[in-house]
Order: sequence, then structure tokens, then C-alpha cells
Amino acid sequence: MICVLSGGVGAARLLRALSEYDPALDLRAVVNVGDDLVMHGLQICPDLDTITYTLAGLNNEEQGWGLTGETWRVMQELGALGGDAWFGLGDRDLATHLYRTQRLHAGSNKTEVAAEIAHHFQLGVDLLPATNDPLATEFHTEVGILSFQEYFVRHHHDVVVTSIDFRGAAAARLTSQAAEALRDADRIVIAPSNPLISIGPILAIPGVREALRERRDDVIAVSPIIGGAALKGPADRLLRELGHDVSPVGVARYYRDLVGTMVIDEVDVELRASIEELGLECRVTTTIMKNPDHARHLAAVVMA
Ligand code: FO1
Repeated sequence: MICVLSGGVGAARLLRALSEYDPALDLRAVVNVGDDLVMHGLQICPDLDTITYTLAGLNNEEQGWGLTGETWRVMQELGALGGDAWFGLGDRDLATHLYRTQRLHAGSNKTEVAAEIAHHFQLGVDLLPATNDPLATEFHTEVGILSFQEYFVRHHHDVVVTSIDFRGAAAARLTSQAAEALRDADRIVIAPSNPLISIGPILAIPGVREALRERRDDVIAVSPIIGGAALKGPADRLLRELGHDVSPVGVARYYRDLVGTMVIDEVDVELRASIEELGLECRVTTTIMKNPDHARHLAAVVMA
């Protein structure tokens, strides 16, 4: 069994690559919930949804979130009414949030609902929210404290961040399913997701760092930083603003006590020695997953 610590798009693509590489693989994704929000009374879990739609082959590839072939009639009507329409909820996507919210109100937890939605979309991967307890990523910025989606969508991650908080993390409990995946996995993979805001909230849950540290030799991380930049999102900018090196070496330093092996892109091959000097093994390959061949190749390197 392979356990993948997961954020959104990068994780979704790696999970798809791993499941295509070996359809028989028992794959379990421990998924970040720090981006989750309640909007219009609906519980929205962006990383779970991005992974669900990607594995179902229904994601909007250009946008990176939401469904392909989506329509926006509800948002258009809401905007016309003067309602809050800055966070785009497509007509089809709304069904997921309505379903999840209704099931949570009926007494289920996020883990149970994620499994129901995964079953509906016939996913071959277990999607395990890291916690069922409240955990919210918050940004301290030049314009005040922002929730995750206020920072990410409303401000287009274009304000200076001075620190990040994972509100609720200290009291949050790793779910038993996520704990079992971390304990029993033959290999734990940290997806090429944002280390600070996608993987960081998972690591902030009590017990997760200890679980990884104990199994460090079995933990492999794929760098989301390639040639000094993130493929998508604000990982590069946030690393810089918070005093980290914007390179796979910076990522390796951040994961140093938790990870035995780093996978970095070919363009960063000259950084291999610096990563090895930190006490990590280093594998070099193409990590961009721009086509199915590259994705399968990365999966093979991760599984080697
Ligand atoms: N990202 C945007 O840039 N704009 C949006 O309006 C938006 C809406 C949205 C709705 C549901 C959902 O599951 C995700 C959504 N995202 C949107 C993506 C999300 O903000 C981020 O990409 C993730 O939270 C970061 O991993």
C-alpha cells in the first residue's frame, strides 16, 4: 500500500499517474483540509474535490480546479442579485457541495462523505481527509488576516504574507483511517504540492511528524519547485516571503527530518549534491507530468 500526502492539482496528477502506472496498487491519499471553507452555507473541500474530479477524468485541466464543461448560471444569477460570487461554484460542482453539506448535517463526517463521493465517481484511490476536526489555514498579510480562499482567490495570492497559521491544528485529531495509512504503507509519498500550505496543515496535526520521522527511510517527496519556480500557485512566492530557499534544496531543508528521499526535476540536477549533503537521497527525473508518458515515468521513479 502506498500513502500519498496530498494537496490539490500536483497531488491529483501524481495520484492519477500512480494509479495508471499500476492499476492494482492500493493507493491511499491523506488529503489537506486547510483550504476548506463554508460558503453560502455549503461545506466546500477544494483539495478533495480537485483530486476526485481529476481521478474521475472530469477536471478542468486549464483552470486546475472544478469540472470540465461546467456552466455558471447559478453564479451569474447570484452576481446579478448582488450576492457574493467571487468564489466560483459551477452548476455541476454545486451538486458535490450540496451533497456533502447535507450528509454532514445528517451526522456523517468528512471521511465518510469523501468515501461516498469517491464511490460515486468510481475512484480506485481511497481519499482520506487528514482530519474530521476543524482546521483552517490563515494568512497574516499586509492587508490583515485572511482565510485561505480570501488570500488565494479574492486577493489572487498577490499580497505579502508575514506568517501562516493552521487554526485548530493543535486540537485536531488525525483520522484513524489516515493514521492507519501512515502506519501500514510500504511507502509514503509527499506529493509535489505546496509544502507550506498544502502539506504544512497535514504536518501540523499532532502525531503526523512523529509518524513520518519514525519511517523516514520510507518517505519520498517530489519537489514542487522546478528551476526556481512553482508550476502553479504561490509556492515560490510564499517560500521566499517566509525566508526559505526557492529551490528543491529549500524544500529538502523544510522536509529534512521527515523525508529520506527527494525527487527533483532534471533542470535542477546540479542541486543533487546539496540535497545529499542534507542527508537525503536524491532522484533526478522529469517531474512536470505534462503528458501521460512523463507522468508514468515519474510514477516509476517514485515507486522504484
Ligand atoms: N480557484 C480559483 O482560483 N477561483 C475560484 O473561484 C475557485 C472556486 C473553487 C470552487 C470549488 C473548489 O473545490 C475549488 C475552487 N477553486 C477556485 C480552487 C481553490 O481555490 C484552490 O485552487 C485550492 O484551494 C488550492 O489548492
